[in-house]
Amino acid sequence: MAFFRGLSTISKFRSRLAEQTTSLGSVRWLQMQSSSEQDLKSQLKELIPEQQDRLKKIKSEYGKVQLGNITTDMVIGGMRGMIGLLWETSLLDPEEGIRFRGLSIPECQKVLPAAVEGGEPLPEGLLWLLLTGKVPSKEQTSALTSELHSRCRVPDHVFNAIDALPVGAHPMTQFATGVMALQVESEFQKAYEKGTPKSKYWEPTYEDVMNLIARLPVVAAYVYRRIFKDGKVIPSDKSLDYGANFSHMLGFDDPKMLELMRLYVTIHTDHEGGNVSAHTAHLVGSALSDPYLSFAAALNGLAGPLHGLANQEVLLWIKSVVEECGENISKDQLKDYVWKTLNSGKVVPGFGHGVLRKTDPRYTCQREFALKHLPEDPLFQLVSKLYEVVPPVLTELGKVKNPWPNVDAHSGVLLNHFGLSEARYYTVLFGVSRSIGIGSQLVWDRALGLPLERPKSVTMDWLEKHCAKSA
Ligand code: NMX
Ligand code: MLT
Repeated sequence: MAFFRGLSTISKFRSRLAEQTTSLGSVRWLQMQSSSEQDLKSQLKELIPEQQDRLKKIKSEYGKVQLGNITTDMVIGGMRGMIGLLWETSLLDPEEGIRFRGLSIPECQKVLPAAVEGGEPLPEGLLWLLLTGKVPSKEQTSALTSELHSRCRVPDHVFNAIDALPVGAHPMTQFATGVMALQVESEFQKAYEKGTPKSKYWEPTYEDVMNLIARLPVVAAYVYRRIFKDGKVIPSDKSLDYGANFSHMLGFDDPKMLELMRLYVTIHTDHEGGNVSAHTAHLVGSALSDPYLSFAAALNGLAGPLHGLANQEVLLWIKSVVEECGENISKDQLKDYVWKTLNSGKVVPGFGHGVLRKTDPRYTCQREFALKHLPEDPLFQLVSKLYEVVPPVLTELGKVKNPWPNVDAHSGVLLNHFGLSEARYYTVLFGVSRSIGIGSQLVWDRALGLPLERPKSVTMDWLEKHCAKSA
C-alpha cells in the first residue's frame, strides 16, 4: 500500500515537474522513469550503450563549439568558472545550489524512498539516482540496502593497518589509511592485470565502487570507536538501512539521529565535479588508478580546512565563541568575535564558497531539520545568530564573493546535539558520504571511456609574453 502511495506521489510530482520546467522538461521527465524492477547493475548495462552513443554524438556534432574564454585570472585564480570537466551525476548552480541528476534537495526529499513516512531520503536511493539518473522504487532501494550489506566484509589487515597508527593520529589520516588498505582487494586492478578490454572496465569499477561504499561505514566506525570509545566495536545490523546502520555502528541509536544520518549522508554525496575531493578522484582515476586509490586521494583533499575539514573547524570555532563569551552572546558581541577572527588572519569557517553565491541549500535543509527536531538547542540558536551576523561582516570586508553559509556551517551542531561531539571526526562522515557521488561518477568515467586528464600549464614568463602580444 505504501509503495502504491509512493508511486502516486512520484507520478503527481512528475507531472508537476513536467509542467514547471519547459527547457529542462525532457531531461527531468527521463529522470522520473523508474518502474523497472531490474537490479542496479542490469539497469546500468542497459543505460551505458545509450550514453556512449550520446557522448559520441556530442563529440562529432559539437566537438569544436567554444564554451567560454580562458582568462589569465582563471589560470592564476584556481580555475574558477573555467569549464573543464565532464561530470554526469550532479550540477551546481551558483544561485540555486546542487541538483542531483536534475533534482534539487527538496525534490529529492519528496521523491526518494525514506525509512520513515515523510522522513529523510535513504542515501541508497540517491546512490541509485546518481548511477542511473532514475528514481528507484522502495523495493529497488531495499534490494540495494541488502546488496550493500552483503558486500560489507572488511578484511582484518585493514584494521591492523589502522592500528599501526598512533591513536592520536587525525581521524582522516586513519580513515584514508583504512581505504588504502582496502585497495588490496581491488577487482579493477586484477581485471587490468588480466588484460580486460577497455570496453569492460566499468564492470570491475562498479564492483570496487559498490564494495568501497559498503565497507566505508565499517572502517569509519572502527576509527571512531578506536579513537573515542576505547576500541569497543559495534557490529553492523543487517536490519538497518545504510545511514541508520552507520549511526548504529558509531554508537548512536536515537531514531532522530538515524534520520539525521540519512539526511547527512544524502546531502554530502556530490557537488558536481570541480570541488577538490571530486576533482582529485576524477584526475587520479583518469590514470586508470582503481576506485580505492582514487578515493583515498580524494580523502586527502577533503581533509584540507578550506574543503571538508571546515565542518570540524566550524564546531571548534563555535565552541571557542561559547568558551569566551557564553551561549547567550549578543549579536554585537558576536560581530566583534567575527572581526577578531578575521583580524587575526583566519577565515570564518562555514561561510563562503568557490561557486555558490547564495545560502547553500544543504545549509537550509539542515536548518529545517534543526527547527523541526532541536529548536531549543543553544548551539543551534548560536548558528542562527551567526546567519544574521556573519554575512554583513564578510560583505563589509569587501573581497568575499559569497558571504553566505555553506553546508559545513550547520552540520556540527546537529551531530553535537545527538552526542557526536568530537569535531575532529566530522570530516570522516563527509568522506563516507562523498564516496557515493565520487564512486558513481567513476563508474561513468570508465563506461564512457573518458581519457587521461592532462591540462596544459604555463609559466609566468609565458603569460607575460603571450599577454603582451595579445594586448
Ligand atoms: N572568511 C574570511 N575570508 C574569506 C572567507 C571567509 N569565510 N571566504 C572568502 N574569503 C576571502 C578569501 O580568503 C579571499 O581572500 P584573499 O583574496 O585575501 O586570498 C577572498 O575572500 C576572495 O575569496 P572568494 O573568491 O570569495 O572565495 P574562494 O573561492 O577563493 O574560496 C572558500 C572559497 C570556501 C575556500 C572560502 O570562502 C573560505 O575559505 N571559506 C571558509 C572555509 C570553508 O567554509 N570551507 C568550506 C567550503 C565548503 N566545503 O565543504 O568544501
Ligand atoms: C563540496 O561539497 O565539495 C563543497 O561545497 C566545495 C565545492 O563545491 O567546491
